Amino acid sequence: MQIWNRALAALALVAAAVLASAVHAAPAHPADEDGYELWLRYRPLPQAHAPRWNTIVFDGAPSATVRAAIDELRRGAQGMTGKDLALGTRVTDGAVVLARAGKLPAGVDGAGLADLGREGYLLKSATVAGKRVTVIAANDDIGLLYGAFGLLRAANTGKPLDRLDERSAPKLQLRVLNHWDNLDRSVERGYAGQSIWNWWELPDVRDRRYVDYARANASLGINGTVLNNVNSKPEILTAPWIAKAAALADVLRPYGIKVYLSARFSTPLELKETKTADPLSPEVAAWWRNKADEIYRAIPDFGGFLVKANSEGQPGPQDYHRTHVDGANMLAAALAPHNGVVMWRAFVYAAEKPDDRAKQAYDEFKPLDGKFARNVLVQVKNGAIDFQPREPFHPLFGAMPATPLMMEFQITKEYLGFAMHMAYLGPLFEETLTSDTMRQPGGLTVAQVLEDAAHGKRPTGMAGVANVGSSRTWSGSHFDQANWYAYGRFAWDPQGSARAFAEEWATQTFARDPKAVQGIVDMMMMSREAVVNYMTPLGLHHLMDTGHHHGPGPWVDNLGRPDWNPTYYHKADRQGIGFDRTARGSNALAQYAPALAARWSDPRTTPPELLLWFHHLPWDYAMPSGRTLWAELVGHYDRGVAQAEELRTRWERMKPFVDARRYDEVRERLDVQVKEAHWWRDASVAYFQSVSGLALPPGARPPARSLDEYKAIRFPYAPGH
Ligand code: GCW
Repeated sequence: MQIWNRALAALALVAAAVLASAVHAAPAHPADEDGYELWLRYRPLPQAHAPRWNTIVFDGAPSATVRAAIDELRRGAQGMTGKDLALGTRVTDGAVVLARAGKLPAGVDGAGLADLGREGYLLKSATVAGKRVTVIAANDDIGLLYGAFGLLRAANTGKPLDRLDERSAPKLQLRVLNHWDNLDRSVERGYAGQSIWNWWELPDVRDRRYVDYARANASLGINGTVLNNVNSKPEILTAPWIAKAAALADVLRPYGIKVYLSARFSTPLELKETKTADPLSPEVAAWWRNKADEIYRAIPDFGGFLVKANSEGQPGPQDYHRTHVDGANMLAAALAPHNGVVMWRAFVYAAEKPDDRAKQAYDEFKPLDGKFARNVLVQVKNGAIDFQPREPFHPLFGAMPATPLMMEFQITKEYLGFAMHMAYLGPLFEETLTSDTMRQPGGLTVAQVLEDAAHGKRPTGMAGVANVGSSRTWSGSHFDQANWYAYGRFAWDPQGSARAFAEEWATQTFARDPKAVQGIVDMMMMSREAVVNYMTPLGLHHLMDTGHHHGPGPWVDNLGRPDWNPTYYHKADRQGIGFDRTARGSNALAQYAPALAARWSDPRTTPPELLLWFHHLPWDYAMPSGRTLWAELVGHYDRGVAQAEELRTRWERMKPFVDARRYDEVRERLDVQVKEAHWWRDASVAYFQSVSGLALPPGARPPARSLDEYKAIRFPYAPGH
């Protein structure tokens, strides 16, 4: 019996192996995948799902953009079916027809195409002259390229290819990456190696990698990139650097990607070409007009300027007692003749103001609603502090109906464990975008606020602070690629789903086996909450150590400005913990719609995950769970650690599905994450215990080391700083 069972088990194993190798016709687990291919990883499909494409048909002389579409289709087909697609003009069975509006093959229904704009596309299975074909239709070449990527994604994720009927168009116009890349190739808050831009070798040497960067972005619909850090230098606007930017623009152009630059407000003054940088000085305005003309001569489709002004020591119009409107509109006037835009950041806070830092952007910008020129967008971070693991949505969303607001997310994980911790940001993006601002009867989500600017025919957009560098994985780790992916997909459709994007990504990037996809996606979906739990649970924020923001520093209270100190944000003392933002405290709550402010002004109707963001509460405050706040806080830290361990256990179950190298590389990082989750938990519990003077809740493990030991840890060479 025993033997028979074993034989059966062996047989089952063999059968499983045969099945597996049939599904993955390629070597099941090539050991040396390094992640460079990203999600554009076209592995052989099982016969039943493989596309039956055999030619690509395009009528006319293909532009560089159409050639990019054709190249990608050929690359994808080669990878997924082993077949090289010939290029033809005759429609045959299995043809992929690329067609612009007005050139649709007879019999193909192009209804609705006109509504899809320049960038939208249709994918359709159709019969043309008795031949079964796949049609990609669009109004412009860039739509054809996006359609080609859409078709490849459909194939790569196992969609039935003989019944295609998909229409897609972006809901936002400007879908932009913000590189915080410096001219010396270091990257502020970059954890993926040096800047991808090899400034020194540009413009003469154009790294082939720029093309792969363009493909990856175009596959998501990202159509703009700000090349340099918002903490900008004057040199970027001098002739040699404009030439470098122009070389990049040439490479990116066929992929529908425009180049933008971060402009330092005091540039003309610092270059000693004007006597002031006052935006109302005619000399200054003329300088910027000439500068814009010069840039557009080199880059005819230049996107425009991104500006960080009067924030964290950056120069700006307020240095001359002028307003953000004065500054933004002066630049906007210089760009307007060329159809360029100004993306003016609302991330401002000033040392002189003792008030709650969370209130400052709203206080400065809300009164300016309706005053910005038509080609200005105000770019607002998702939350009012600074890219924390969790923040409530920024109160400016919904509060400036006469101004296009552009979302700024941070893809690079400055405050969520750099590229070391797994934290899939899809749920964070989704949480912000689906938040109801309650600024309209019936509701008005942040996503709708972003999309609505279109009503006034003003530009709409979303920006993501890039996590791309010259690392072979692009993003510093395999799973951080998913954050780039999800950002791009949400920029295309702010009402999309984090889980659906994770499924697409995991299928294309790791494995198609549904068990693998399910397992990987479940990990991704829990990962950000794990980080929240072991770093900043219950609405706590900004507890990271000084400068580099790596690891815990809740005790830090000695920095140059009060609002740089973690103690400013948690306000823990013998009695309690949390930032009182109700009317009794800073009243930041009053910046939200009255109905929402009312709901959040009572701790009992505030979502527990935002509790200490808005309330200062006694340690023995009774939580809905029946536990005290103190016990609940320690419980969250413990849960975070358990979740980090759970991520590692779940990854171990993925081993059979993933190639050896990427399996190991992810596993290594998860070991770090577990270790650092313990560190975060222990250091935080040790500190808050020292403040509260309370005994640990029953059963809670005492911290591994003393508080002083945690306080003594230093990282003088942490990356990105
Ligand atoms: O998150 C903070 C970062 C700074 C950054 C700043 C900003 C580019 O710590 O490194 O500067 O925000 O968004 O301007």
